[in-house]
Amino acid sequence: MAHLIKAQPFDFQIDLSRTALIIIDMQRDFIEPGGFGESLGNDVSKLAKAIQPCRDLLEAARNTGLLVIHTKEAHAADLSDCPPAKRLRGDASLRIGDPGPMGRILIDGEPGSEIITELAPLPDEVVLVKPGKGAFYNTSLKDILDNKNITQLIFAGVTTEVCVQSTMREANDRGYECLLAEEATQSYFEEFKASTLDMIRAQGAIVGWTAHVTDIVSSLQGEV
Ligand code: TIU
Repeated sequence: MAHLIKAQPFDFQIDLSRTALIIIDMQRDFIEPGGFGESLGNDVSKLAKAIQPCRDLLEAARNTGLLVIHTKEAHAADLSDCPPAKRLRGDASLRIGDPGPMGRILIDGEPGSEIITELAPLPDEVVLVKPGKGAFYNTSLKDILDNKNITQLIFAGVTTEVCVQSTMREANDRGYECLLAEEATQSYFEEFKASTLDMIRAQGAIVGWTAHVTDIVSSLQGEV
């Protein structure tokens, strides 16, 4: 059934039977102290604002029966999927694979790689481990979406200009219509978040649409 969601740069016509919610990398390594995000010099408390809006979206998506996909940026324990160029970049205090207070940094299966408890996946939801910033790179995401006839994607998660934007651009090039939930995404840099939203919806939705979480939730609930 088609619904209209109030969005920018113009309303988003959503077909709930062909829509998935993708929550990007709401994992301890980015949101809690002692993980990858902090090791890069970031103030991780800035991401907390996205948690409740993500919960609201997740609850609405579950009630509506949407396909829900949670992603995690994480690498294999032997680092075989982590290019040295990624591991050695910059002057991080802890590098990918180093032991930290939440286990080895950005390694799948370590406590830091877990999705935060507020957004814990249900057993029937997809948890996609991705080695890159974009969720299509070296993952089965396209197959998962194709097998469910998904053509529209609602995005939430962190960080707006890195993994969320990379994934939206990958999805847009693959023919998906992408809607970013504004309050449910966050960056360590407020100005980067604002610019990313502008870039996405510029030029007649060149990458996709943005909408407020309240407008998405009311549309999912059939209130508009
Ligand atoms: N550093 C930063 O802003 N983000 C990442 O490294 N990964 C994700 O955005 N998930």
